[in-house]
Amino acid sequence: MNKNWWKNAVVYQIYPRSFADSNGDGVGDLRGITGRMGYLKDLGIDVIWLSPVYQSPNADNGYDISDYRAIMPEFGTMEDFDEMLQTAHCHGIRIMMDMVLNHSSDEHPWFRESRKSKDNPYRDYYIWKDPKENGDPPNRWESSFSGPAWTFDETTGQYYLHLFAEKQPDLNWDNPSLRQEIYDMMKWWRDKGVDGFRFDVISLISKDPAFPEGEELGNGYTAITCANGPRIHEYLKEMNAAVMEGYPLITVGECPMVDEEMAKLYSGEDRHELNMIFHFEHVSGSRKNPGKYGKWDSPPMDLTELKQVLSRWQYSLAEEGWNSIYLSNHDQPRCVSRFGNDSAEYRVLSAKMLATAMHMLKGTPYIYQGEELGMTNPAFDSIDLYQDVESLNIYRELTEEEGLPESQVMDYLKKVSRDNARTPMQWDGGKNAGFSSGTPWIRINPNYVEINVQKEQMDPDSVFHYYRKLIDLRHTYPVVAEGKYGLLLPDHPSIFAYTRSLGEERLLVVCNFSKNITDIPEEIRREMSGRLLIANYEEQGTDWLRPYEAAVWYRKG
Ligand code: TEU
Ligand code: CA
Repeated sequence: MNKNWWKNAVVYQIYPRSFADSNGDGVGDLRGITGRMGYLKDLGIDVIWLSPVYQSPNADNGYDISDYRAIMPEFGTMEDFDEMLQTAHCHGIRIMMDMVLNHSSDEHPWFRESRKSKDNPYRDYYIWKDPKENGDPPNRWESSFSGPAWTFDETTGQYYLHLFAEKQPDLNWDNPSLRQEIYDMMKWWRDKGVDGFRFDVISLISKDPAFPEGEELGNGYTAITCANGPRIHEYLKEMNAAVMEGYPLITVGECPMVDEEMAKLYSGEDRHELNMIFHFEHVSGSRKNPGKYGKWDSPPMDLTELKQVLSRWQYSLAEEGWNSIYLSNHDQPRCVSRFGNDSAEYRVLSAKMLATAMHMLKGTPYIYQGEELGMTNPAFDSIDLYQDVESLNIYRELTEEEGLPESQVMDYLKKVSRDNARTPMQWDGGKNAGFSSGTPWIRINPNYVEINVQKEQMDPDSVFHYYRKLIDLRHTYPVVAEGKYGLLLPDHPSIFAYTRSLGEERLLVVCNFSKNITDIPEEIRREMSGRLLIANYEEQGTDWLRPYEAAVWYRKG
């Protein structure tokens, strides 16, 4: 097998809780995934990124693990997992496990032991610090889920660090015994036959031993200052040597606060760390005028800014490192609502346009469950319908501590909460969208009658079939996976156009990100020739682009 097989692959992310429920308890599960493997084969994807299915109290829906070698009972048994793995392999699909290694659950036996006493053998599996003289936390670091990143533990009179929820204590990677246990656990999953790992917030695992004060952001917030810490690459090289080296595994690191130069260090082929990383630059809202409350009130990037960010990453990792390509995942709002137009008139067109813009880029594309249908944000207007710890904590912080009007905070949640992506997969127009015979754990988007797998599989012009074609293009034309990227019209406010070239093969990708009819500049018009590989309108003109029009032209020679 080609050790770089993942450079031609397309990955599909499953958030198990919301994918398919096989036993009617309203929660998605492993047997539900197994039952839908044929659908994924039909879509044409190569790898499933499986969000955590391990034992967890679900403080953060599985990103708080209490047993790394057991399956959460709501999701099924280890036998169910083995059957899902085998079924995937029989369909030619690989499984990439989600490894949450920056922190565990506070219900993990390691933490239960660690908090017992200062001299417990597991004490240093986690990060404990004395209070300041006045009893305050060791520094001003904030949790991503609101509030301080430190919680005081009465039993031993020290604080423990949690960059996320209180129930997600950070693991101490400076402890070689902890690292060895992690590597042993990863080898256990590797030897079960899984095909890769997605590493949760892996850029945060090495903390500066000085635990410096957070950088004051001027709005009472402090940025997490422990990304890309002093020993991060040492740890990743050690992990690679211990677990991945010599195995054809696909690995991707989720890397908050990583820029493209750092990305080369994480994903350079000669670095022996990871295959690729997820950065956050294009999904963090506009840098030109960021909001006071980060993603919640930062305006979206305009197209010029978005093109600049995407292009910088394409150019920087052209020869060194490798890009992951995504607009959606379980932490991001639905891309057609955020970057496209989810109105009845333009949802399908803009979903196809966004998919074209992203899937013709150089890198490994990631499709989040339901994105291939053009699923939209549900725009829930009551806080009672939100379940994500990040949403509930920010709602309380902004309404109670910051005193913002509830209606303003609800607008923030409707736009960028993680719940937007977590409504159940819409399989058909029947009861509960075919997701469950019971009451789903979270409200289903009411538009499931219009937007669902059954309807779209029968409609050759659906978003679903458009994604199938894009995936097939990547599998068919080497220029898609390997071609050199070149941005055109960098300053055009509504057209994203770029070329890909490989030897004599050449692609021209043209996308209108607006609902306005847009003249085509001469430098593009004259290039719109050759074979039309894919487009979201029937016939093609070359004088102007229609609302959200996308087209890919192929030429050879
Ligand atoms: O996400 C890390 C992370 O930074 C996001 O939660 C971020 O806050 C969000 O994308 C909004 O900007 C990872 C997992 O993907 C997420 O689901 C977990 O909640 C988190 O780590 C803790 O494990
Ligand atoms: Ca279930």
